[in-house]
Amino acid sequence: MFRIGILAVLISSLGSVGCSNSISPGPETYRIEDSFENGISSWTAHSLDDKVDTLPIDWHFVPSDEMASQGSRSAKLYMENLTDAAKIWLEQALEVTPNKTYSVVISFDLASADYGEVNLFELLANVLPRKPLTRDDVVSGVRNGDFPEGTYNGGVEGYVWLPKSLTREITTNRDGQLYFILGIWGTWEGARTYYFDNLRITVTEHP
Ligand SMILES: [Ca+2]
Repeated sequence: MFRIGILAVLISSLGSVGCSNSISPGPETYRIEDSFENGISSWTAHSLDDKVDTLPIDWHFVPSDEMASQGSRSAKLYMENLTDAAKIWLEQALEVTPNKTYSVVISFDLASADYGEVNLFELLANVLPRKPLTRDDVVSGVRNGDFPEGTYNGGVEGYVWLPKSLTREITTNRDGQLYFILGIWGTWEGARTYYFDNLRITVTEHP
């Protein structure tokens, strides 16, 4: 079953064990799939380092039909990065089981027009066991060496859709929540626009 838009399901796959024909639950698995065809209302947009003195910079994360890698719409991020450090991201929480370790795979497509090899921005995509509140929380994946190419599009003028993926092993705390983030960290002053699409997240109980 596939629904356009957001789909978060718990799949308790059943299978035979040995030759006794007994049935036991398979690993606890959750999936989120979002092509942003119906907007981004399943997500909340957040920002940090988004003011010059007290003046907010211009940014928005909105549904867009300007380009898509799947279907006809995507999630568009515009940031006027006058702070040289803005971090803008979409966030969604998923309730799972407390104090349990999961394997998480996050894949998505990023459209970037950053063809130069300098002044690239950083890609924020991660899963955390608590709500990201601090700068360190939000950029922890970048600090960890995720997506070292940042927003580099391979040196092509104009937008290029780039498949991205990240695999993480993560243990929940007693709240039993996972927080997914998807966005950009502007590391050079200037205005830029990016698009995200074809997001797929799989969370599987670690054996
Ligand atoms: Ca789409």
